[in-house]
Amino acid sequence: MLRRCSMSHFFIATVVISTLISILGQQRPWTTMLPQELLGLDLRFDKNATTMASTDFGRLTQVLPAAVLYPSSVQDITTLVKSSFSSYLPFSIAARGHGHSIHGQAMAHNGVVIQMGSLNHTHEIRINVSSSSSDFYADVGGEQLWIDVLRATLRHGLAPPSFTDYLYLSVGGTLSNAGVSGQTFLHGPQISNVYELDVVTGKGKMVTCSKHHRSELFYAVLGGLGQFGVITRARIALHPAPQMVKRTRLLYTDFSAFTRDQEYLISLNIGEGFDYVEGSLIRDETEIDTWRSSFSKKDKEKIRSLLAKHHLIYLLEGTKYYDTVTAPTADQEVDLLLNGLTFIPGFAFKNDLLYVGFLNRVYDGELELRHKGLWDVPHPWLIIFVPKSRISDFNEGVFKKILKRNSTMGPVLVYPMNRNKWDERMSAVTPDEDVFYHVGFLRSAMHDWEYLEDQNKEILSFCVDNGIKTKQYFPHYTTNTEWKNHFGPKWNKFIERKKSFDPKGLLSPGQKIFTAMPWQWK
Ligand code: ZME
Repeated sequence: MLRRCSMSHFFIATVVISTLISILGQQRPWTTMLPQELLGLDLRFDKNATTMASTDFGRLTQVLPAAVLYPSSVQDITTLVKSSFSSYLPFSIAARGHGHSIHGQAMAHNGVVIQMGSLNHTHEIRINVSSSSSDFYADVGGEQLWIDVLRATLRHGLAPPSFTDYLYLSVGGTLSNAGVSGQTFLHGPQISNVYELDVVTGKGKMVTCSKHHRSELFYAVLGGLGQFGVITRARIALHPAPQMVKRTRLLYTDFSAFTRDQEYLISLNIGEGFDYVEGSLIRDETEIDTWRSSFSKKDKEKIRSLLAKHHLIYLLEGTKYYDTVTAPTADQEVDLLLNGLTFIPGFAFKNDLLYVGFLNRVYDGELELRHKGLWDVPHPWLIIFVPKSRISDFNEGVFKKILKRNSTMGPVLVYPMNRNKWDERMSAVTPDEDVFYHVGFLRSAMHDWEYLEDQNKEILSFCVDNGIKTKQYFPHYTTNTEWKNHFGPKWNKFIERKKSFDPKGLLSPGQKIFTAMPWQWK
């Protein structure tokens, strides 16, 4: 049987011995307990470091690692992984970007958490913009945050085509999931916009991979939940960036009109419709106020009176990109588009925003919530993909019934995506339908969060009981059967890839995918 806790053994032995030795007045005695190859690394065992790495944005789980690695080079990471891989007492390892997992996915119980942002504290420039004969791209460190990638590429008039709603997430982190937002219908998730990766595999080797070279590793890692390697560099596709966006928000009380319009909008090709399409629920007065930054006082009154009559409003948000050259026609194009839609007459709200301001919109929300002390709180989020054929049943059962029973803080996002923008060879999982909806319950809990997690379970049970075949985004499961069901036809391949790239099962134990895999113990 493999044992993966030696770091904690080191740690315990270390504490005992260090107490003894510090009585004798010597310094840093634990280093004598470490394998030779780890002596040169910035590996910290103190409470400050381990406590930091024991929580995440979700604040629902707490798992202490034995140590945290602050790498100053990619080589530090290969050294660490190689050391565990070749040890007779291997320890688990998890890469941590900005710490925005929900259920401890970047934690490593008694193992080592790699604080990826530490790679950025060197003099090396870790965002480099280049062009080939046909494409523009950026080579960026896995630890880089998308906000910094955006700022750096904009200096060249370029930007990635596909984002997440929130930009203070690491490149390695979102590429290990998929990276979705309102651009996904048009450009695919972020994993569909990557040319090449550098990955430190579970054997401690740095491998460069792409669609044409070591492609099995490339496809495994994209959406691979950190199971096959640590992403240390990604070559990201870039497009010419617009300067401005025209944002349109349309209100509906009829769910089928709302989804019909969304589905029409995501069927249009580039340039024909919006460049971004999302949607959300407005369930009570407080939600009108959270959108305060953009609805005028008069508009808010209007929406309030609509809400008094209907109790549940659907908001479709579309943006069209433009710049000084296209500015004169952008308005007409949007109006033409709106002519073909069926929102409530008089309930279309338009405004212009800077492109960066629009992309970075959730950051404004963050500042506001931090100010109110509502940021560092539990986030029992549930994000699922719901097949288009059942979204109406989902509305009836979940939005109109389950959600109504008690207040659920935070936005509920609802918008469709096209599966043909996803690549089946990648590890990321979607429902088995050409169009599926992203439904996100982005909850913030004040005190108790258990009832919100219970409500999440109730939503998932409702889907199972009614044969609605959803897939979780940020999947969170604890049993082997659930993971097998999640990956479905991709499960066997996922296991094969695990055997090839992380045969000792060292990486990202917080996902709890390979916690009790029979093959691993042989
Ligand atoms: C914790 C929080 C998330 C507060 C606002 N948000 C968000 N608001 C709107 N869209 C989002 C979002 N988080 C992801 N997408």
